[in-house]
Amino acid sequence: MSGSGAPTIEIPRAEGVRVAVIAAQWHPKVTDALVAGAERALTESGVTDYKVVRVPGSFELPVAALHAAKGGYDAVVALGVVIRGDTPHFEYVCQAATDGLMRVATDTGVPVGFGLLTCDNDPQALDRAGLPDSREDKGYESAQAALSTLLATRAL
Ligand code: DLZ
Repeated sequence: MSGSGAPTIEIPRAEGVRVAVIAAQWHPKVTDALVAGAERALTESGVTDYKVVRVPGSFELPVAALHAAKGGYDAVVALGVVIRGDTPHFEYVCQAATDGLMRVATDTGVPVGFGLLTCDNDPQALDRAGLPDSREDKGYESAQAALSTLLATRAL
């Protein structure tokens, strides 16, 4: 289920689209579930040409996303989980990843689905991971957002 303000998005039809799914390796239980959710959304939309690539951490998501965006992919889905710790590191990684991914999208025109969870603790992340007990599925949602944005840009 989505958050209270989230719209209900119809499943976009996106046959023939090429998608890169880039996922960080930290917090693997959650990131693996995010990848599974993204793959489910792509499959439901008819996307068969997609590739999943793992990067070390969320800080590395933008450079891989840029590579994909410049390398012929029509859309990118970026997935990661950052959990707040005792140092300001959390803010730096979240800010760098968020700014970097937005810059990739706006500089290249290639839609980037934002599936980066920035959480205070593990339960918050698990609740958004698309696992059986989760209330939200941010992997699914971010893949759907990337495809919907791609179709919107093509309609302009
Ligand atoms: C170093 C670090 C820490 C402390 N926490 C996380 C995290 O919660 N989630 C995540 O995706 N990555 C984390 N990293 C790794 C950084 O993103 C990055 O991979 C390293 O600083 C190496 O550049």
